[in-house]
Amino acid sequence: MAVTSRANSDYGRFVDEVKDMSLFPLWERTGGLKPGSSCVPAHWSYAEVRPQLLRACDLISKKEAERRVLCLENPTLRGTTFICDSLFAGLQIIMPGEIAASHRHTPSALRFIVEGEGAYTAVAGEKLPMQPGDFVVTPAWAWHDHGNLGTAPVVWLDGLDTPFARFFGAAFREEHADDKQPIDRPDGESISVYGMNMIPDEYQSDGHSSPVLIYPYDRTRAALDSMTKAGKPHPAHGYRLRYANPATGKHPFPTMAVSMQRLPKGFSGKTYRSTGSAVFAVHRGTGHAQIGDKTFAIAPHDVFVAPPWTPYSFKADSEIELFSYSDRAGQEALGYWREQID
Ligand code: 1HN
Repeated sequence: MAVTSRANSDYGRFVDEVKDMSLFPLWERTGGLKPGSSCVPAHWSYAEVRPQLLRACDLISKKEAERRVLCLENPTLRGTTFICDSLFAGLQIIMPGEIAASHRHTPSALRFIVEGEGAYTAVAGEKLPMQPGDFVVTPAWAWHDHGNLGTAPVVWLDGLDTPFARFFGAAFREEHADDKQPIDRPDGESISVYGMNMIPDEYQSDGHSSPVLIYPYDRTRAALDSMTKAGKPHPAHGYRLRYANPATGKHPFPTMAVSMQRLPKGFSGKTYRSTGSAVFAVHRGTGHAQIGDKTFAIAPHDVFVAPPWTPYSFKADSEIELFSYSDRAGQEALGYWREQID
């Protein structure tokens, strides 16, 4: 709001003069503090994206690409690689026999396996074979490399908090001297030691990332099966479980909360919104997601994004399972998190 007329006045000359000194009067700003962002709801159909991933395999080798990833960019954030202001999402494809060389970076990463058997990711000295529906943790600054030992293409969703690292000017990255990092932990160690409701006496959590590096889908499904039998669905989220860091009970990353939810056939959810930006990947089932003023038909392996403070709701034509991650962990740590249900 202009406090007084600007043209050819002392006030106008004041505003011009202070602007030249890189000073801006707060009372002149438009917008101000309000929830939400300029990001828009967006949806990627796997049936449309998959052929482009396969095409990328013909056109660019894994070696050339380092990671063969198609970034899902919010239409308002073209050129940034970001799916929303706070999160990255990409679909990565790895063909039989390929490897993706080892590196590490300050952003935390998650993988949600979409399609294909026989791939592994090595994280922090442990080799983790991956199956569709598994959720893999790559903590900040942990070495990681991938390989496909199978006979078919493998696709996963990469979720990262790169916008946080960029925002803070703290996005470091380093290549490993070898394409494959040395494997110095036995297979299955992280889950068989830390994923049993027990913690080694000497373990000191930094409170950030989960010591469990893989949350296999068969366990997630069993937990959802039991939850489905035990009680009623939440009116907006259906049956939803969040992946927990067993050492803290909180989120598996300092920035990102991660969940799997099941919507029973015929479910028609209440409208919900939160300050979190959330990325969803359809693991199973078909239905509709209403996000703000957009309605998306959703099918297996589709990905969609709900911007902050934008109301959304789900309808399930068949039983649906939705994997999701959001910036909730970061917002909770900062005291920003709010949610609302209709
Ligand atoms: C990365 O390191 C991977 O390791 C995937 O597979 C996607 C997006 C941005 C920055 C680093 C990977 C990434 C990434």
